[in-house]
Amino acid sequence: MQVKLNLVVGAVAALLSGVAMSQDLIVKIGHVGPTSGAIAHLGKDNELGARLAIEELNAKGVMIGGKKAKFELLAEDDAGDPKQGTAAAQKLVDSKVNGVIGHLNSGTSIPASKVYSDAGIPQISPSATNPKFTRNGYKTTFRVVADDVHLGGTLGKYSVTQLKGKSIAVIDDRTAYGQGVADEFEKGVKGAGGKVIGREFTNDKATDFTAILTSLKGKKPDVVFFGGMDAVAGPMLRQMKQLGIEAKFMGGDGICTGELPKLAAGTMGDGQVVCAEAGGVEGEAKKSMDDFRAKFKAKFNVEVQIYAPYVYDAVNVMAAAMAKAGSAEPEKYLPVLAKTSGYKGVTGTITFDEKGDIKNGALTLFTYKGGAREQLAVVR
Ligand code: ABU
Repeated sequence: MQVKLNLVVGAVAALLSGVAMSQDLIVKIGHVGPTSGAIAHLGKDNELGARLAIEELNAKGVMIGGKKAKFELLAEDDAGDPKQGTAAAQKLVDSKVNGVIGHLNSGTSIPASKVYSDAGIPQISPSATNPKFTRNGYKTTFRVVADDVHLGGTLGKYSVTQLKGKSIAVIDDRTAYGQGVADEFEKGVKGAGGKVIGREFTNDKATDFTAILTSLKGKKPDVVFFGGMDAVAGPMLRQMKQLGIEAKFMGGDGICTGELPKLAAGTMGDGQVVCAEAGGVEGEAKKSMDDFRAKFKAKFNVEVQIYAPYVYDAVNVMAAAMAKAGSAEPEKYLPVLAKTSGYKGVTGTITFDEKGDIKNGALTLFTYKGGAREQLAVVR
């Protein structure tokens, strides 16, 4: 009797303290993003998306193979740097994580994917859009967003057919993402019969664009596309204004953030910027995304920047595969994860193709008015 009572008291105490009980199944989820450096605001946004998903899974009490799962988040910072990315990946592998959500950047996700593949650990990126990420033949690599072929190509076509651009300039930051999306944009422009009048490049840490912008100004662009992230796009917009370049400014998901107006310090004209998120929902499905944003704001007192809902879905897709497989062991749940089909997330329906890419991925085109993002259209 006394033994039973002690067990009950112990269980209640463990529950109250949030400590895992011995019969719980500990599931370690790694998360990697740049939580330091110029795009730390995006890395933190991602990490909060993971934290929210994990808190909810633990509150729900997910059963895996007859045991109550206790999910733990192991969060790493790669600073958006490829070398730090592989070091963070190795650290997570050494910690025996059951799966990884990340990384944020293509430049870190691609080299890290080999580390996870070698260890047999599933990795879902919520934001890496370079097509190469899923084209190395690794069975462990997945993403829940559309890729740069889709993103850059659609924006290139849009610049010609919708914005009526006649002289289009392209700049990229020479990262795996920036250069890749700019190349696809250029192909999209040319495919739609448009003309690229100049191509310049910078880097992802640059702050002074006077030389390249002055060179492009002489060619009178009516659209400037930037392949890179918001931390560079903001100052670039400021300097375009200083130099009197009135062109429309376009970019992919890397610039399409809540932070861009602040980074541009109020120099963006209403409707001047057109960018695309590499996913999106419309109609009735938009309610779950809106509800997610409201929940995120209520919990963390910050607005979603861009990728947090995709991270949230990625964690939940991974957990659903573990529950269905009855195991959190990577080799057991990986085949189930690969067969994910019709999963209804806050970012839309997730089905993986044979490469680990999302099938029928959407894009959402946005502009900014009064310093706030405004949705233009969801396209597939
Ligand atoms: N997709 C934009 C930001 C992340 C990346 O490097 O792909």
